[in-house]
Amino acid sequence: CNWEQAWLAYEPIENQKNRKFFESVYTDQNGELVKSALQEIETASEKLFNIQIIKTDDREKAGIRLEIDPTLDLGMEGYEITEENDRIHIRAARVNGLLYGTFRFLLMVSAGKDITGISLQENPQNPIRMLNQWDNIDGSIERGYAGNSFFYENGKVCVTKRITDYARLLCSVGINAISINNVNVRDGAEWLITEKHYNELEQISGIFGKYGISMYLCIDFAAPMTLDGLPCADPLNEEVRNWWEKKCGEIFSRIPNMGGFLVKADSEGRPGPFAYGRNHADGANMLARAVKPYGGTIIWRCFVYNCQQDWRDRRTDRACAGYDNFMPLDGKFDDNVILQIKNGPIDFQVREPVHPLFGGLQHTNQMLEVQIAQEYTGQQIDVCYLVPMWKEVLNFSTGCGKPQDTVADIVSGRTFGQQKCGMAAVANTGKDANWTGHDLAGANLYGFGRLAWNPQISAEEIVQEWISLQISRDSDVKKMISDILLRSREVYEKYTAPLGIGFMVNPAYHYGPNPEGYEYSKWGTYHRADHLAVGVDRSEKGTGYSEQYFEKNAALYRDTESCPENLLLFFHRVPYTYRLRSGKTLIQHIYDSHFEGYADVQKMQRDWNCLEDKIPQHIFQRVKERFMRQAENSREWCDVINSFFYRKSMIPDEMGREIF
Ligand code: BDP
Repeated sequence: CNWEQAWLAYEPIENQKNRKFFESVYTDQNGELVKSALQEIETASEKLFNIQIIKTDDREKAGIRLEIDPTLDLGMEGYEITEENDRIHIRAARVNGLLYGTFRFLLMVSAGKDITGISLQENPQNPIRMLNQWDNIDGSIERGYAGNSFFYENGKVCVTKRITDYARLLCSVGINAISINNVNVRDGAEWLITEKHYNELEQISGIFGKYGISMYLCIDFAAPMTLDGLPCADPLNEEVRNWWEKKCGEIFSRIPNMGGFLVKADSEGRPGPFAYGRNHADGANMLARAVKPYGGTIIWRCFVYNCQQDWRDRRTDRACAGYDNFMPLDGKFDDNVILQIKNGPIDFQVREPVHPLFGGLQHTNQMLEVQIAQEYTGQQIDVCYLVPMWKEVLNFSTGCGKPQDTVADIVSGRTFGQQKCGMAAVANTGKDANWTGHDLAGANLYGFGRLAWNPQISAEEIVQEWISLQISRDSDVKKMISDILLRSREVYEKYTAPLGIGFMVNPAYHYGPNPEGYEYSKWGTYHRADHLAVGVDRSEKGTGYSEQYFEKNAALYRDTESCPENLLLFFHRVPYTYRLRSGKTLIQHIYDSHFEGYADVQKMQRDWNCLEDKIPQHIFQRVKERFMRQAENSREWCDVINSFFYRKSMIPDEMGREIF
């Protein structure tokens, strides 16, 4: 079924102007990556134009030419696409570039672009462009909203055609690394890194390898104890070090194309070096030395905080924890360690300030981590196009004192000259036929890849491309759907958690409103609303979080007057009667925002319903059903949050709307 191919559907194309290129293809290369490129060209020409393309040795006559030119100054993954005299020429310095160039060319054709006279040279800006699957070996997915895992079932690793299709999808947007199991390694007796699973893992990594994607595994820091009964997992203990060295020898020899390990340690109950009085650098470097002989990398997450904190202690602040834990270790990590830092200091909320470790860490390899899975942003029931949010993060100027000081500069390696760096994202895919549950959530997966390749592409351009490839090439349809997507995050923010307040969700599950669900819990995510005020003072007079930024941003955030209003309640505790720049009181803004958000959802729903005869029925119906659920959800948020604040403040709505 074509639509199960997401943006590689290659729907038959009416406009035949690009047909002429697809008569024959020539290449002077062989090997697995080129084979993948040729196969993709075959598939595309058959589906788009109903042509069985011929492989030819006649270089001059070929409609498509794939050639290596080592003198091209394009790096390992870059490519050049040119069109001249009705011939397409894809050139690269290495085969990886040929494969990326092929996909880009095919996607342009499939999107209906005119490529006459094209002359395009591209190089990825981020060296590592990675997906993190949070798939468990029992087949479930942590924060998965698109069905079960297609990697595992009942404790077994599965090698299926879907994995090849996934590799094609990811490669087509430039992804070059993937970790295939949950960062919370909780598989008990079913450990991945044992003889039992090597065969399947080898096959899976082979599939990804054909598409230039290296495979990573998440490991449990305590594996020497849990797997082999060692008395401890102390990173400075010789027996432990030997255990990891031997284990890595085994893993890297059995599984080709291994990139290394992704590790969540000393976080949310996961074991780590703290138990032995060691720090994160001790832990990461021990593993880094074990994978080094095989060219491996350790990606170590910075999502570390005390999840057992006392809500009565007003000075403890979860937002401070990442910086407090890792800043003192800057420069202490081996060169094959990368720190992976979430975009914000708390946890993937609809709006958070940018993590202060960006720009702070100057002597440590680092990657940005975002969440494509919509855990806190609608769980792929509500529409929420996340590319605009990621672009805000990438464009944030850290003020770190270097001429190139944005997050995009830093994670690409431009600022501090790093090679091992880039972007990672928690995947939003599962067994659902459309991959992402909500069809429109496909734009987030596609968008992440495109953005990781080139952070300069606009959110609008990405969404237009994606709609042409996956839903329709019709320009009216593209306009309507992109309008919906481009406003969706703001709408979501309006009816859930405006002004940076965050975390008013149902605990554990994280969908739907529950204003005090986390308020008196140990997880450290508080809004501290009482009858007079709401928000957390994170200025130097409060928890001091604002002081983790360089002065330019610290000055902006620490003062209520200069603080960007969309982050006001993140940084400040503000009375309900406080006047915002609009002239409205804080409480009135909260009421209005929720009503508006709900009304906006109904408008999006009406807009969607106008598409009934213009797009494939199955997509139309599935999304229509999701919009019905989103309308209900936004109504509930509006009612519950407004009632909560009305009852706290007892200040009535100026517009006299019903709030109970
Ligand atoms: C939180 C999720 C939790 C993850 C954690 C993480 O709620 O399921 O394990 O992040 O990133 O957002 O490790």
